[in-house]
Amino acid sequence: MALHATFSLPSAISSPKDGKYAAVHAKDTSLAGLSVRDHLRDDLLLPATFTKGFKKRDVPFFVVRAQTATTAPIIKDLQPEQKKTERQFNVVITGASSGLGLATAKALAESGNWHVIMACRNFLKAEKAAKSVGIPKESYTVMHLDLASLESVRQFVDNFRRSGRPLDVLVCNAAVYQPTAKEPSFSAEGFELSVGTNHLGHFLLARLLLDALKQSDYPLKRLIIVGSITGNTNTLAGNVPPKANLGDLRGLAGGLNGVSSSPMIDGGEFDGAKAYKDSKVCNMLTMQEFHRRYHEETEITFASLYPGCIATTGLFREHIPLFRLLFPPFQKYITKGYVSEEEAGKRLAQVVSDPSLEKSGVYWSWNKNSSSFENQLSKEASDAEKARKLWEISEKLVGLA
Ligand code: NDP
Ligand code: PMR
Repeated sequence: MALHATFSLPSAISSPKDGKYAAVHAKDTSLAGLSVRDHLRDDLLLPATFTKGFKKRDVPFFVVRAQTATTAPIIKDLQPEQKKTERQFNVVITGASSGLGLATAKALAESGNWHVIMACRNFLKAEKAAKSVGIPKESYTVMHLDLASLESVRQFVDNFRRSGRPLDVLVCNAAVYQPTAKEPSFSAEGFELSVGTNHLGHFLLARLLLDALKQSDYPLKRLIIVGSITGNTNTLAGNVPPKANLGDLRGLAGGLNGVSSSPMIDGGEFDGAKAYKDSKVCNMLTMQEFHRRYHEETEITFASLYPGCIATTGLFREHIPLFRLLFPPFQKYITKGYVSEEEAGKRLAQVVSDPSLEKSGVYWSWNKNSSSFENQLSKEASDAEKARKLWEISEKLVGLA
């Protein structure tokens, strides 16, 4: 009960905010969104060593070895011989400057097979983060992306196209969580910030990069959108109030602007924790709608996942200090849902690169032995009609329809 009270009650004492959640365009310290290093290295990486002619069923020798689809254990250490690559594959990871995104970037870069494009709103933070975890210089490029600005998303896509890199995998990972906010804040285009960033920014990014993914001849090309257990009301965690609920999407259809419409997707009163959970439902619905619309035609694998409860990440930076103190031991010793950033990074890296996780339209989770399995989404998070409606409203909001 005590824990419940601590975790459920918002507090007037909010933690210092080290993230920039206001809808401000972060200054681009790069050259046209690309680091100077990137320009210097282009000739070393691509496209000279690019290998043409992969076929769908070819599993390249340098990709991590095949495992049984539903019980694949986590790749612990990649063998040195697997580091020999014909070419490095390119993965764009949004929000790779901390937490899950950074740990995934590290796991993939360490394999030697991947060049990671760290798509981040804070260029210097991302550079420092990459260095601090020891990602080799030649294995990453930082590119500026602020998902809270659709203009920035479009700019990122242009910059990426101009870099000439093929796109093999896109990981939509970045997110904001504002559990203690009393009032909504808004993205550059005036959408409530959590849904604006976590869903609408990624929706536009994924739609605009789909052509680049289609063009890749990597046989295991993928589009991954990170989901979560807390958006799934078929779980205990998903039943902790406030529960995710998109309702009939009337707030979203109204533009989520808090003026002529509610800032919440279901049209209700603002609640930061609910807005985050709703955005995760959108992420999981979007992945499935991509699958229905594009998997057959493009052979791209669309996937989502719950990586485990990574209770130590920056996601909780806006929560009250007591929450941040108690949440990790609560998850470690009571729910046993805790997973370290390193382990979670290996899980997401597995969804990126493991040939056995090729099935499209799947929401992956891991059991106690860290073996992956196809998990069931809640009724709402697997509602095909809602996914279609979400898609159609979202494309209007981001200017695609
Ligand atoms: P972190 O806060 O550590 O990482 C979030 C990342 O998103 C940061 O790099 C942050 O950038 C970036 N970001 C935030 N806003 C923007 C923006 N406007 N534009 C670009 N990047 C942005 O949290 P986690 O690593 O925990 O979260 C990663 C993903 O994992 C999220 O999708 C989350 O929903 C999911 N998840 C997390 C769980 C957990 O227990 N932690 C559980 C289940 C899912 P910056 O460094 O500049 O702040
Ligand atoms: Mg939860 C079965 C257990 C379980 C799991 C796996 C999670 C994951 N949580 C569980 C249970 C509970 N949580 C219970 C019983 C409570 C009441 C005490 C509880 C509370 C709680 C709070 C207040 N949990 C939280 C919060 C948050 O603020 C986190 C959140 O909802 O962020 C959106 C959170 C989380 N619990 C999780 C996970 C993974 C989160 C974090 C983030 C996320 O889903 O992305």
